[in-house]
Amino acid sequence: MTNPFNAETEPPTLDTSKPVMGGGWQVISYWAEKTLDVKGGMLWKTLLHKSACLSCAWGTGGQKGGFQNEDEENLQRCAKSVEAIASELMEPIPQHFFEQYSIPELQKLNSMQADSLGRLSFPVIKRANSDRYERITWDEVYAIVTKAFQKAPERLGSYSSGRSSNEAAYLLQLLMRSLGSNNLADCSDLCHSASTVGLKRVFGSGTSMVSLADLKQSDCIVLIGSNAPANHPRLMNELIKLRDRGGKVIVINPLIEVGLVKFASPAYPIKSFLKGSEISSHYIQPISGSDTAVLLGIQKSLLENNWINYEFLQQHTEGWEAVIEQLRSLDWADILNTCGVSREELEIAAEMIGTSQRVVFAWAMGITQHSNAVDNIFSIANTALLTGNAGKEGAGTMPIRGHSNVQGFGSMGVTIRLKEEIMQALEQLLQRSLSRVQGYDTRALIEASDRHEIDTLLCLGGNIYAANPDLTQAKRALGNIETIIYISTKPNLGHFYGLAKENTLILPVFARFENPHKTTTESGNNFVRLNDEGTSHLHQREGTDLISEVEFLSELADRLHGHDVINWRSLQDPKYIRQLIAKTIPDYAKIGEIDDTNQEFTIANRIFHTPNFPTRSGKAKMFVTPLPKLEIPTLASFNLPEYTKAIALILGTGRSYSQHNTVVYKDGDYYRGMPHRNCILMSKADGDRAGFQEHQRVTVRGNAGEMANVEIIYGQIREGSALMFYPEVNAIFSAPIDEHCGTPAFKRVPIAVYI
Ligand SMILES: Nc1nc2c(c(=O)[nH]1)N[C@H]1C(S)=C(S)[C@@H](COP(=O)(O)OP(=O)(O)OC[C@H]3O[C@@H](n4cnc5c(=O)[nH]c(N)nc54)[C@H](O)[C@@H]3O)O[C@H]1N2
Ligand SMILES: Nc1nc2c(c(=O)[nH]1)N[C@H]1C(S)=C(S)[C@@H](COP(=O)(O)OP(=O)(O)OC[C@H]3O[C@@H](n4cnc5c(=O)[nH]c(N)nc54)[C@H](O)[C@@H]3O)O[C@H]1N2
Ligand code: SF4
Ligand SMILES: [Mo]
Repeated sequence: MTNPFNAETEPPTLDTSKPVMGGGWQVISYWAEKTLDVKGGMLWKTLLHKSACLSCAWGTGGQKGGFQNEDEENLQRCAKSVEAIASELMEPIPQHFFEQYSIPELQKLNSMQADSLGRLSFPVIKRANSDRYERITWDEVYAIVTKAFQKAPERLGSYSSGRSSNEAAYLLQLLMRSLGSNNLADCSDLCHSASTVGLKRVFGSGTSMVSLADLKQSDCIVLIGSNAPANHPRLMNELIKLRDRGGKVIVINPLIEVGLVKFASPAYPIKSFLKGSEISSHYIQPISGSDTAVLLGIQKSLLENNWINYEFLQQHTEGWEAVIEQLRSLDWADILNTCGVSREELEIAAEMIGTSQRVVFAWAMGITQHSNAVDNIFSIANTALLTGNAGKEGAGTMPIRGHSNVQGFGSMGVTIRLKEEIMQALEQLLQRSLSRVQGYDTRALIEASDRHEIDTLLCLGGNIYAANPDLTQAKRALGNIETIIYISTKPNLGHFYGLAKENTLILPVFARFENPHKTTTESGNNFVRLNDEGTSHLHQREGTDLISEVEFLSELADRLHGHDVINWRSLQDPKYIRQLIAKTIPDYAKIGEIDDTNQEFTIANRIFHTPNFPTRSGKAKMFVTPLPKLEIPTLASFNLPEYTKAIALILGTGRSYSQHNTVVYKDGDYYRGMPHRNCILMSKADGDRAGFQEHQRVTVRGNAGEMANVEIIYGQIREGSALMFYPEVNAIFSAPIDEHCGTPAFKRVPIAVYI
């Protein structure tokens, strides 16, 4: 084996006909275009507003000013933030629009067109006997919704996406549980629930144990299944700084993302921006879905080279003996065959980890959206524990969370796996016992709806239709529900396809920076942000009639419950919700004082600087992770019509550079050289094998449908793997879930590509 530190592995070579680094002028020109145009003034005002960024969970912004992170470092807003704000600053959709266009006409719009219609600014309803949405009054809204909630509790459901505040999230779950329903589906079910479930079992705590300050002390970061340059751009600054202080970045990803090789950060105008900064020290490109095998290989090499910290294992972990035993007995050939990576590459990674002092393991959807997702989390945790990289400063496990406040939703109890401690605190608050019936997560909710077992669905943000696999099923399932209430800021495809049997309502609400009251949010780094009250450009505009999420939910609760042990209507002022949160949510006590102190804070007992973990024994639990058994798709299983050329591949579905989840902002993905959304990225080797040419148009078939006229783009993706963009691609496949966490295998979809 060559010594990786004498000859650091060459960064992967890039195809110079495509962009050779992430960030750069594309980012700045987008900033300039948006901030200097006629709406630029409004955009700047919003960027400077004291509230957390709307976009990802890195959590920039907040009380210290719109441009600061929690360490008070400046220039921390990225182009994604601008993208998200610009979208909310659009003009309102006029009333005559809904009168003019029928549902079939609205269904002709794609995601980008739907979003660009403008802001929703008055409540509308689509009734069973009508083919279009029409405006209604709030009084009628409350009458319909109140009636819709008078159903058996197990037939009520909610779905939420982490865009709203902690206060709205807390109210949502309190309302649902007080009605007797635990059906609190959430976008995290499709996202990081494997991380929450896995980390809780290992460490007794389901969130990141690494603070931003810790990240700044680490000397090695292992970044697995994350496209941070696009989805968490400010994390790139930390990687640049880590490389500058001599640290290592190990990337594990079947696709070479240019921004993970080299990134030009506008935060460092001179140093990084012009030339770009090197990011990855070592780039491992495994077979999609084989991450547990990669990690087992790294662990085996750690064992063989004596980089295991036995003292740490003995003192601070349980179950380590079985893990070591598994590593001893595993055959190298099986590991290498499963992941398709050479032993030398795994040994290089092991040496980097084994000889570093403070290693952070960070991951995103490439790890969690698999049918063995929780095993993936266990194997990441095992790698950290074997080397003593948990429970000390500058080291540990760090899920990179998705939506800006998705983690806050979990903390507030919007989950089907509520901690018993919170359940009891809520019972005390409501002075009665609450249902312990297992609730539906997102996939289970769709399945239950498909079985006609849901009558009423309240969606606090998000796009439950387009975020799910198998859009035919999603549409059918939602169509079985009597009443669906979408609380939204912008129109999306869900509003046009996810139609209820009787009444579908879209209720317009203020965005985070527009709320007439303060709210809070929680970043992926466990930092609670205070968002100032604000104003909306839509406020008091002729014909507009928006409210806040908190106002709607507390008014609904008041109408449903009247004045019981809780004065629901008083919760219109979120100050009182914060008091309830402080009383019932563990380690959130400081939120009770935030209105007086304005002090943002790190949530207690989440960041571990000593290896005492909140498990029963105080030790971390290690679980043996089996090598994944990856089925390789064959053309025979697709029942293809006549074709001339074809190949079966594994598809990873995910985000383009210019979209936020199901909302597309711009066509194409410059960084991956994909000119529009109807593209499939595959390796040239696979293209050659099938007899395709780059730019040729093909049909892509999954197990639930197919997409025609898809353009082939060659990229540096692992042979056998391909990439396409959601939500469009969700039309063509249904996906198995990981039974432990309910997350669909969005990153390992068998497809046939043919002409
Ligand atoms: N601009 C922007 N920011 C966002 C979002 C957005 O849509 N747009 N969405 C937010 C949300 S909700 C989330 S959850 C996050 C998502 O952030 P990410 O997880 O970064 O996004 P994805 O596009 O799902 O894909 C992640 C990466 O996984 C890799 N991958 C695919 N399969 C595998 C595999 O089997 N193994 C490994 N190791 N890697 C694999 C892909 O090549 C890709 O680079 O971003 C958040 N931030
Ligand atoms: N194939 C495939 N499917 C996936 C994924 C994948 O990688 N591949 N990723 C999954 C993941 S990680 C996630 S998180 C889900 C995302 O799924 P969702 O969270 O359900 O979807 P979004 O597209 O983020 O929701 C966008 C809508 O939220 C509303 N919204 C925005 N801001 C606010 C606000 O402040 N308040 C309210 N009330 N509404 C607001 C707007 O109406 C907007 O149209 O998709 C999942 N689906
Ligand atoms: S990194 Fe995330 S939170 Fe920070 S400015 Fe960019 S999108 Fe917003
Ligand atoms: Mo997500």
